[in-house]
Amino acid sequence: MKIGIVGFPRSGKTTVFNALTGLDASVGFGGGDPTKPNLGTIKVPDDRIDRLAEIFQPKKTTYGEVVFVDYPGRPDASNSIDRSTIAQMRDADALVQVVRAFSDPSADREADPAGDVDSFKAELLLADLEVIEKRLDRLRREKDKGKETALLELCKEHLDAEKPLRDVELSELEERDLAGFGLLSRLPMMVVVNVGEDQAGAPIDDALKARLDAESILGIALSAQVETEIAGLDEEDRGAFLADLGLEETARARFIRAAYGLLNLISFLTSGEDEVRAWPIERSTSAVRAAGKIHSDIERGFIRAEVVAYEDFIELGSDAKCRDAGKLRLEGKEYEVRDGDIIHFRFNV
Ligand SMILES: Nc1nc2c(ncn2[C@@H]2O[C@H](COP(=O)(O)OP(=O)(O)O)[C@@H](O)[C@H]2O)c(=O)[nH]1
Ligand SMILES: [Mg+2]
Repeated sequence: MKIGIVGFPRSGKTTVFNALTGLDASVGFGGGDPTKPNLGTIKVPDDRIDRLAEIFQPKKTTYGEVVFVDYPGRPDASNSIDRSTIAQMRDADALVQVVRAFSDPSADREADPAGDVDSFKAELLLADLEVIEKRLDRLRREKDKGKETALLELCKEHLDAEKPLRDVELSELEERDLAGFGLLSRLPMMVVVNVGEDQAGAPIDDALKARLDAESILGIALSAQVETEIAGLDEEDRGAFLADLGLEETARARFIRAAYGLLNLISFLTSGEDEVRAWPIERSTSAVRAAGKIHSDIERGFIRAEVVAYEDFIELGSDAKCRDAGKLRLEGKEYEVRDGDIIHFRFNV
């Protein structure tokens, strides 16, 4: 899963990236290679994995992973995004727009979070419109009046009405037909309101929240500056620092949870003496497809899944007790895997 961190220059994208990944990419003007995105992989915190690792004492413990990409963008302070950045954004699975809400004396304008959300949306719609019109022109020249034309015209109508494509209801087949275009306004989207240090614990203001809700965009407020400082502290100091600011947890933890939800991800778990592991999958994935995440052989030779819900396992303490209590279920290929299912796959190749 790849989450693109996007937004206008100097909104704090690289600072957010650093806070999330614990890396130290250079921020501000002239920071880093202006043509290369920063890439960072994070482990998704998961109490269930911690707990299972305590129980099994496995040789290896593996958390779910999410990759963040911080695009360089043009190093001036105008509120637009350049073409090469747009092109790079097309392979993300979701977008997180960082908007500046802290005051920056060196910027050429006041912070305007709502305005930046609108302008960025306009940029995405325009980029999608360009792709779709180009393709439609071509189909027109070929006198195609088929399904693709109809689908793209539907998309164009939405874009002309200034609506993101994320709101269009599509069949699975249509979804697949569109996938190759890399349409940006179709991607799930989240907005990070990057507030000043003095606002670190405050929620998003009501007006902005209403605006985001109307666009099906998930919003969270944080101070990238403060988060970066927190990331640099050790465990002990961290608690005191957070309490001082009136925060219960780091925005990093909040953010990652929100991103997981945004991508419609859940985790199934595998446990044993060798490894305790979380496997991120999309909600509604069947058992046989989930098996394929582990290995294609397990998918191909799938016999059945032996499933215990995490809560039942913790309550009863072992697979044997779960079996006795009727909590160990035998499920077939089409079983819809749930979040927190601990699964042993039986297979034969
Ligand atoms: N005061 C304050 N400054 C910030 C914050 N986040 C970023 N900055 C500063 O804003 C400038 C631009 O940040 P950067 O992360 O490079 O933005 P980018 O261009 O979007 O990647 C840098 O000088 C940062 O130190 C914040 O939360 N508060
Ligand atoms: Mg940057």
